[in-house]
Amino acid sequence: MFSRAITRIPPQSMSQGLTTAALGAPDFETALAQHKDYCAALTEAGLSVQILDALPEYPDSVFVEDPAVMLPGDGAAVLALPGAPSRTGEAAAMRPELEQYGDVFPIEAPGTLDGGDVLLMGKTFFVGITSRTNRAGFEQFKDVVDRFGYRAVPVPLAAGLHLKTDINAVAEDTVLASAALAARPEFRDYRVITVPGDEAYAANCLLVNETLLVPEGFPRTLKLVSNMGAKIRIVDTSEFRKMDGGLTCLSLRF
Ligand code: CIR
Repeated sequence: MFSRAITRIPPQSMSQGLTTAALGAPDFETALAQHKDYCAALTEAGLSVQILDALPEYPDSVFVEDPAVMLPGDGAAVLALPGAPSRTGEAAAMRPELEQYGDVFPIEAPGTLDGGDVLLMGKTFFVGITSRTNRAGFEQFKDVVDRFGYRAVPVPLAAGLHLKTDINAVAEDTVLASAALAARPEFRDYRVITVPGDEAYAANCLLVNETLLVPEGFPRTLKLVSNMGAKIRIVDTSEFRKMDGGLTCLSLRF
């Protein structure tokens, strides 16, 4: 169970962030409104939400999931080392916020790790090895979480931005995955729902206690996850999608 979340207001510079999407530039006012609704959805799901000030010098800083990984219940955090050079400094900016809640364990170079590559299911952290997260980062992460009684499982990926771009929890025993990840042996102990190919973005749903946040505009995925037992809350993330971001990226939950 999560009780808190950290988010950060998007900066006006967000359109200068990293993206592979060919969806045009985000509209800043719409992004602000969507961010507000996202924070409201987390509050409705029962979380106390801390909203940090915008960091204009870091265009991708609204995606707070990437510079840290929280260990729910312990208050402890792994301070990530984002693999994209333009985002590395986001970790130092996040550190004082994390220190309010518990011990902070930093990933150190040559290791890199993006929180978007880290999926927690029960007491197991699945960690995507991607262009953002390397083996050294994974090994350091594993050493920390071992001490807190978690298992860490590497998931090497040949394509895609982050692990959670393609796979997320929709129930304790169920993941929603893109076709590319649905058959991966790492997830054989879980029930897997495959997201329709033309709705791949919707694999980034976010389960917050008894509520499942689902991105707006993906009716077939919505139908697939509607009977999972969770209350469904639809959130429009169209402006963040233009910058390769989605529901999980916009908060740290713990
Ligand atoms: C980036 O490329 O780093 C950002 N534009 C998007 C990050 C999305 N974060 C996430 O999936 N956890």
